[in-house]
Amino acid sequence: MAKKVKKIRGYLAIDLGASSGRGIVGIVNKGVLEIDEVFRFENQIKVASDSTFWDLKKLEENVLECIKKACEKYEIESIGIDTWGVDYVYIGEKGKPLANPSTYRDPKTEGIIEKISKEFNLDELYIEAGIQHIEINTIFQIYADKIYRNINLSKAKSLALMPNYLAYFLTGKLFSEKTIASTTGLLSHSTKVWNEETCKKLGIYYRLPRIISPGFQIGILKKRIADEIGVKRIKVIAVCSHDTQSATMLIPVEKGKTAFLSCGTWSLFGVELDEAYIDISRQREWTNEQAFGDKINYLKNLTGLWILQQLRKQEIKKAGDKGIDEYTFEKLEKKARAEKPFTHYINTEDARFKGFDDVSENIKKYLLETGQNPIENIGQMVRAIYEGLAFQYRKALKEIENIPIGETTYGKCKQIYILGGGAQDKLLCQIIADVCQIEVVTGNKEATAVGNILVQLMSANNNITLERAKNLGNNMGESIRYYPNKIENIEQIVKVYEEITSNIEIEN
Ligand code: LFR
Repeated sequence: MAKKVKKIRGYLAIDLGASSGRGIVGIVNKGVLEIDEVFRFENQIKVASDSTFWDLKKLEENVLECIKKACEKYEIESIGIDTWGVDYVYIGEKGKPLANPSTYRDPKTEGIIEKISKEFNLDELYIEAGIQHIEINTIFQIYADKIYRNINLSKAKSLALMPNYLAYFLTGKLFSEKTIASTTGLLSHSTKVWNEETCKKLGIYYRLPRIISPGFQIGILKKRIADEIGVKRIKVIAVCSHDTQSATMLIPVEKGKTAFLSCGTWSLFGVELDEAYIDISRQREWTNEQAFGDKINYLKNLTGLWILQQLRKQEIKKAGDKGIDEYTFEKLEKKARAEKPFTHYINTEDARFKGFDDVSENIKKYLLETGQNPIENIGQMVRAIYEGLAFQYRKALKEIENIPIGETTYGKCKQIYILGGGAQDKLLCQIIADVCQIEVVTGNKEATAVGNILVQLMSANNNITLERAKNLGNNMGESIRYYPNKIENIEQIVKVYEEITSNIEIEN
């Protein structure tokens, strides 16, 4: 009889992004963390005539597939789930979802902040939650559900944030993990409890699920599910279930001050603070998100590589069959590298770049409206996007350095630490170093999944401190340093960018 080979012990991170999801197993081998992607699947926003939604059934199936695939190869110790922020599932009678959840790019929230301001005091909302007011926030989405949608909210018995919903689907236990809960705009940044008054006013008459912290054991796989996919009843652990906070678990413990950039579909640029900073933050559009431990990630939520991803997708569609080969990210980077720097300026925060509209057409229109030369090729377009993003990071960096802390200011940062997929884009990293005139250091490109695994590791091993966990995550691959090129007239270039981009009213 063949001898049964003992499987290696691993921790499964299920990391869902807005364009794909993955099952990644983390294994500690001789004191080194290794990861193995066992399953990857597409996850796209579904666009209907006047709404957008996530296909919940498909997500559930793919989550099960991740577990199945992971268990075929490894002895899985625990499972952790993280997703993008703000989206949620209404839970109805018998604990079942009321409908497919709508998405943060849904048109229902267009102009919603203006509308809600007639009923709610926006300053008070900010003081309580400390969360930057952007239309995607759960609080604004719920308000839009209340005033526009024909979903019968009176049937809702609870509300599950996306990663917490998936853990509930697996275990039958519903909680709200604090990092994802803070993206709602309904959690008090100081007491870390739901703002009940605002919830009531929004029409949430049921109790929102209890807040828990990363590291908490949510439950074990339901027997029915474990039997169906042929695995044991594995533990499900709450990780930083907001993907951004899973990624920022890897911000190194450095001596100097480090600004981080979590760079993927979105750009999250900020610093770690010990407590929320409220004062002038609302006017300047900063957010205080709950991070691991007692930390606050003071950050700006910026439109990130979404613009480039959309451009690429649209150009592939236009080019037909040959498009896939022609518009790889590598080739686009190469084309941009071949172009002269600082010839076209776009404000990547303009609302026209946040949706599904034709990016190339929108860039052309933007240049025309701001009296700039037309763009001649895709390389120039990609360069304009990279530089536009870098100008936003520079602005954010300067604001951080000047925030008043006690008697003084936060002070000069030593470096920008880039986490996530964007860290692989060498031209982007160099442009950021040049525009911000600061050293850029690349961190783990799989930071989100790794951060997810680290919380599971710490939860299973009391002797693994946060510092040791961070080191494990940061020693997995090479880290590249980009030093800023000396650009004599950088201040002048920034001035031109500011003048051009302030000459146009941001489309909202
Ligand atoms: C990044 C992210 C951002 C959040 C955005 C929408 O993936 O989680 O932090 O603002 O997605 O949820």
